[in-house]
Amino acid sequence: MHPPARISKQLFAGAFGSYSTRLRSIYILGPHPGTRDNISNKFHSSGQIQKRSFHHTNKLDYHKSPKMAPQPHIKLYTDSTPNGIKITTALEELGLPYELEHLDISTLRQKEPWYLEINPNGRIPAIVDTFDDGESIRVFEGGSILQYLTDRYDPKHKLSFPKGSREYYECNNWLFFQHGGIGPMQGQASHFLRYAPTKIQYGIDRYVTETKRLYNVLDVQLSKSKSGFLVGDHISIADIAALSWVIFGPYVDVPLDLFPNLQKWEAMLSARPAITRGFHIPKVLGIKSDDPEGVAKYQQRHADWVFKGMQADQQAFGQK
Ligand SMILES: N[C@@H](CCC(=O)N[C@@H](CS)C(=O)NCC(=O)O)C(=O)O
Repeated sequence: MHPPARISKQLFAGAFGSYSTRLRSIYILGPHPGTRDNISNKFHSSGQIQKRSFHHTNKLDYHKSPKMAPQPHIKLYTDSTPNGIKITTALEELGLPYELEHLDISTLRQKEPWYLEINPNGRIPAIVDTFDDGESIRVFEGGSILQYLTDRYDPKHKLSFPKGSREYYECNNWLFFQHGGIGPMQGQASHFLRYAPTKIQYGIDRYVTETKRLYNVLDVQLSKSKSGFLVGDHISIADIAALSWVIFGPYVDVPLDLFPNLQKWEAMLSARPAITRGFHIPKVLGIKSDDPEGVAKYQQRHADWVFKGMQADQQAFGQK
């Protein structure tokens, strides 16, 4: 296993070290030397949002020239899950520097009050950045994060399309399709197939079938695409959002060879170096390493916390 290209050796050792030490893993990734100190000094280790000074070198120029992006000071909270890798792959594709905190969801740290200040929904991913006014801004929900990153830091439209263009709205269509359809449905398929303590065939059939139906919608769209991407002539956040779930298709018993266009698209995107790096941050992704043991461990790790989390939710809300 090779470390993603831009993680320093020292940070890599931390990133893949055992979590049992209970050390909070904080890594900085990015192309700019010196970024690490600049960013980590601004954050309290509790993860609380603090006032951060404004580092924009030339705020006024940015507003004058839409081609000039502000300087990011992004801290990403994520784990190696479909929603989590959506943001690491996007950040890697955009080549943005970011500080990474591996929020291991199996520890349920995502439910702690400090993190609920960042994402009130208690889930990953979320980011904190410095906004134009010099104050921190939080962004949660994967789709909202992808839109924020491209709105602010993608002036050349590597992963987006000019605002107001046809492609811009078509990109939104597929982004929302993933967020309202594939994510929730495939998430439930994983739950009933992999995590539920009792086997409920109706739940399995309902959500696995729904996942297949949604993959077919993608497959039909791709069959009409000249570029091989979901929208327009290049990769976009629409592809990134869908890909993060589609690579988990086999995990819910949906083999990709049922959908030839989708399979081709998945192979093309997964071969991109930035995407490959993003897949394995913060942890090596068993599902992408053809590692059956890794996949079994993934299942076990998630089955345990999902059950604990459900019990806690039932106590809190079951009687309401
Ligand atoms: N709608 C949210 C869903 C986020 C989500 O469900 N994240 C999962 C990991 S894939 C999570 O944090 N689960 C932890 C929990 O449920 O406590 C998004 O798109 O960002």
